[in-house]
Amino acid sequence: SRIVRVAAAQMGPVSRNDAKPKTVARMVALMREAHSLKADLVVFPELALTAFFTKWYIADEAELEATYFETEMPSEVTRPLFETAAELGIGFHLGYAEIAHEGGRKRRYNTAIVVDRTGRIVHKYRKVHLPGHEDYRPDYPIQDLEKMYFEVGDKGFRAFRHEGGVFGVIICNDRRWPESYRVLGLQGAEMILCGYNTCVHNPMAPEHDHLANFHNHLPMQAGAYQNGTWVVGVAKAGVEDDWAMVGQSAIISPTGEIVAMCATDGDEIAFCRCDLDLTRLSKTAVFDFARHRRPEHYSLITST
Ligand code: ING
Repeated sequence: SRIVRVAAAQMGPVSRNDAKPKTVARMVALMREAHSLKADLVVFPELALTAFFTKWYIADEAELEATYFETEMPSEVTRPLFETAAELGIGFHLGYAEIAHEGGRKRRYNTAIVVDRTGRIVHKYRKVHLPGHEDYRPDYPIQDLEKMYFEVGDKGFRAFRHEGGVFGVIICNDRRWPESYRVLGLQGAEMILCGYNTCVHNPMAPEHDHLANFHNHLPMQAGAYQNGTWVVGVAKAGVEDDWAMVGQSAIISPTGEIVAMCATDGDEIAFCRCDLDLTRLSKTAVFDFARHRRPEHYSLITST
């Protein structure tokens, strides 16, 4: 068995008025609690360092970038996370808003990194599926301006080796799209990490608001089951600057079962000792891609 002891480190609200050092201190406390559980890996949410700012229209680009984005990683304010990780010998996943200067221009991404037990960044992913709308909609009570604030990620879905297994990272809205899991599943992913910030109220489909929790777990359980992989979904949860966000952070087994879940909408760890070898049966029986998949009939998926 290849056991990875995973701590899903859900975070409660981060207000627009919370200074980053205060939020990082909460995360360090969660990392220390995870260490007391002998965790090998701590998974923090999407955009963990700040409020889920895409719900507001922020016209001043300079203010937007200075307040919510990181121009380097580790940065001064996030260094305590890397230092604590190295001190405790624990790895972590962190979601944050990234400014990068690449290809001769400035770019903004909704990014997640995986850092190993020595404090080294071993993987970077940039969110592919950006939900919401690219224009400010004053008639909406809250916005979802990810398409205005971020570019589509340029790294695709690349599996990587970590903790003796094959890992993948997706972010939030990615979890609703089967392709996110399948592209990683085709690379043999055994554990997929996913942070999320999900407002219960979706102005584009308010009729579905009452299904927010159901539509949170449903795709992650399906993605886990259909690709024989663990899925770790971690929320920034609770009522953040007046707007409720889905919690129920969960660790989902390769059979699609929720084997650990947070009971509150605050800072809370859901913990499970995950045996990566449990993925074998799914990948060699029902979901033996080589034996059962028929890509010659799927071309519409990539051609349209
Ligand atoms: N947020 C939401 C998500 O996909 C959303 C957007 C909310 C989509 C409600 C559908 C319904 O979980 C992010 N950050 O992607």
